Amino acid sequence: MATPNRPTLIGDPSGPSPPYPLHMSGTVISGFGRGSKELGIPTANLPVDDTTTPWISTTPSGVYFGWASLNLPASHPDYIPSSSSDQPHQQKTRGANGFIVYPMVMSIGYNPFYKNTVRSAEVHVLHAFQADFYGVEMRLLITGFIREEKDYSGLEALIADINFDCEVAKRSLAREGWAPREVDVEVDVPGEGRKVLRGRLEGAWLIRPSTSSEEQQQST
Ligand code: ADP
Ligand code: RBF
Ligand code: MG
Repeated sequence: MATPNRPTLIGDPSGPSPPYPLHMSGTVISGFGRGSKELGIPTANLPVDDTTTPWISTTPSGVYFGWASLNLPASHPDYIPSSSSDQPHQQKTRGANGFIVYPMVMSIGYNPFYKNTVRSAEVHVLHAFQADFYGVEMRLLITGFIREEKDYSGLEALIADINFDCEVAKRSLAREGWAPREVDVEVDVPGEGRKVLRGRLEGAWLIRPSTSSEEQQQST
């Protein structure tokens, strides 16, 4: 696999710079059904809604990276039950208010390779899930921009570029200035293996309790 000729790490070790981090949330909806999953790159699609996400209409199309939190139902195989002995100040692992925080890469735009006419937001979560999570509430803390969207001569080149994006994201996020301070996160860093981190980035948004309208959305 040819390695794309671009940086393997984004941004300063101290953390994201303005306008990042950006916030977004929504319920995971069905996407284009192109079988991204079969390619090994499933993407959770979120509605693009500029009333709830004002920055989205002016943000450049491209590939972004950051953190995704999911409020999985107890019936999901990746659900982590919260332990009754957990103290708010020592929320060690995941599961705060039901939310688990994962590293992610995402694409916002028109997917030039597929020539979409509608702008989409799709998130590839850097975790091997044992089941789908359509209809679940997802929150994003977008920490930076990786590259512009491109057209490709073939699917293989697109996949190679996306896999490289995943490595850039994991390496960039596995630094204290880039990881949330409210919860431990797990990142599988290329060449270094699985790391559990507690960072310095303000990420309370990812694990705050859901409002009743958010909960309603999730159950409909
Ligand atoms: P669609 O076209 O409906 O978006 P995909 O093939 O892109 O279909 O698959 C996306 C779905 O796969 C997500 O909505 C989610 O339920 C599930 N999924 C499983 N693992 C992941 C993952 N690591 N990242 C994103 N979605 C995942
Ligand atoms: N689609 C494109 O047409 N061009 C891109 O440069 C591109 N980059 C992507 C980067 C990431 C990290 C992700 C998750 C998706 C990207 N896509 C891009 C969207 C891709 O075409 C879509 O997810 C397909 O359905 C994958 O098979
Ligand atoms: Mg998708």
